Amino acid sequence: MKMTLRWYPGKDAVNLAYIRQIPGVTGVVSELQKPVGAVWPVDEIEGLRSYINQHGLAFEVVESVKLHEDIKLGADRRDQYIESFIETIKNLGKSGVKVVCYDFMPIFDWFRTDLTKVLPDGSTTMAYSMIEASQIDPLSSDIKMADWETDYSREELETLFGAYREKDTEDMWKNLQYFLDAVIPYAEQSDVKLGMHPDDPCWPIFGLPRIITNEANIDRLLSLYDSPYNSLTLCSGSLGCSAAHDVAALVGKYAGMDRIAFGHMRNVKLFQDGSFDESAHLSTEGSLDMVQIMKAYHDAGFTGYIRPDHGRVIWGETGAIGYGLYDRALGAMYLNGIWETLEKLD
Ligand code: CS2
Ligand code: MN
Repeated sequence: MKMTLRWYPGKDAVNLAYIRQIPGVTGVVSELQKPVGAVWPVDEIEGLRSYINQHGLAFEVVESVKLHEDIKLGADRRDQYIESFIETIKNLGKSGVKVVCYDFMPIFDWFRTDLTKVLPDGSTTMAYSMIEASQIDPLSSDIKMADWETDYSREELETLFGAYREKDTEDMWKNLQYFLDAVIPYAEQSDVKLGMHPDDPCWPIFGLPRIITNEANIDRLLSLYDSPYNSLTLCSGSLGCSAAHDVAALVGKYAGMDRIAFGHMRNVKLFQDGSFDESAHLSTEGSLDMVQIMKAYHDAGFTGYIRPDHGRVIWGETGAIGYGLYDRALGAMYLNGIWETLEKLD
């Protein structure tokens, strides 16, 4: 297992020298800031890699290379965007990147109804309320997202919603199959594993067709192209926000099949009505048993990458919500502690 932390070049208030000081964190997960659909040039990837390496950290995981909506929609220009994606994968492979996280969520990446919910200890966190979510109309309200690469104008949103209204989940599966058939052979040649991130939360929002939502659908994704390069970014918080999921069992199953390239570790606290808070990583703070999940990776002999997913805002830190230094550093130490214990008791 290789412990990493996500780091945004340029705009990140967290600097690499600090990340280097978290014991056991050996690399960062990063990205070039490019418009969706643009090719990432090899010299810019190299520049980023050497900057990260100069700080004593590895750069072997990219998060995310976003897919253009035309790919997910199966629209006319998808071939052009698939070509760009393939070029980017080839370029990342040339620069030593081993895993690329991506997702197939229509229009929106992860979605919360509250970015600054105050917890009893005074920290703030992101939360999802079922009631509030059901009252939001994304076309008439200003929904504020942290961390979003894609900021659509109201007009663009309307066009996209219109296009997705014509599509159902089977269309999405067809478009995903088309994408994987085109891309995985190049991922194999370039030795870059594609790690699909589950939809977050793992249920449909705003009537959009979401497909990476449960075990049966993950099985289907993996069977669309049988290769370790068609792999998962298994996000404990995204799948764990449904009480129906036994995340440790899912990790055991997919790591055992060698289909997890990258693990996101986040704890969530679930409520009766399906709402949830993103909690601190410690098992007792949320609903997930983080030891059982780490044990499932360990038992499978997992050699891939893990990062603590979102953190709370603590100790007066300012900066990107979910991606501050302090709580994620606590998370990394905690997860490394679990791993060390598992290693020694083995
Ligand atoms: C998010 C993102 O929950 C998360 O992991 O912060 O990492 C996002 O969902 C991914 O970038 C998906 O491509
Ligand atoms: Mn995640």
